[in-house]
Amino acid sequence: MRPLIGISTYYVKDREWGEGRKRGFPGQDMLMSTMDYSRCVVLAGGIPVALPVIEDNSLYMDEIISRLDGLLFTGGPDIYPIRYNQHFKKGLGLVVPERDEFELEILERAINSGLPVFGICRGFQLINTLFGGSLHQDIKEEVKTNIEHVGLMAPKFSGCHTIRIVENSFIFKAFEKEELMVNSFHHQAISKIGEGLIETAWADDGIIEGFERKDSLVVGVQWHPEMMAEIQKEQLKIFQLFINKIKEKRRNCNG
Ligand SMILES: [Mn+2]
Repeated sequence: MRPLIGISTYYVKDREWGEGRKRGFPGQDMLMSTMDYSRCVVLAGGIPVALPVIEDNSLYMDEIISRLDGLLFTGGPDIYPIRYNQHFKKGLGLVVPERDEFELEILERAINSGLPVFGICRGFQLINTLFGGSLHQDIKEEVKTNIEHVGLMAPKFSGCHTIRIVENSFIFKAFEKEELMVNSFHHQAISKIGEGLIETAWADDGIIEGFERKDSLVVGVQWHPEMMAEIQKEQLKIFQLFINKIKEKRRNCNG
């Protein structure tokens, strides 16, 4: 059976109606997810399962964890800074505390159950937050660098800067190289790395672009491989390794 991969989603509130939302009716909140994640999960041999943000969820969460084979934490708005013990700083973007609460809770349960987890961009920053790390709320305000990490001036699949990859890390095993061209759509970055997370990739300015936990069942990247994969086929490899690891784990569990 193909592994079921839960995918976190945007929580689009009714109040965003006025900002030009094109679907549904006034008064309706919505969930949303870019198709890139689902396409990559399918191409890599998994089945995507979109997870809406649901308040009051304790039972629901345990049931999700028991039925899914892996979790993909996706990109999205900034994480509520109080979650990593900082006040709001200059340059902070939109925050959706309800989404943070839901995702941090499901993430914690996933980790306690040994469910494999892959974080991309916001998802990467979310994992770092759960493990007690912190963020630069805005790279331009807090980090001296001449690399533009907010690559909005180019198409989604465009390489923007290179990363250096630690040998034998999860990312290294996926791409089998020490240097990789990646896109970059983040205005925040890890400031303090979470406890037990091992840095596995950096941009040339020292910004952390990848990490994993020792068992490599928890991995994260700061760039967006799912946006690149359609054009830069190589980027699918990280999804393939994630799903292959899940299959391998399942074989081991079954004896
Ligand atoms: Mn970057």
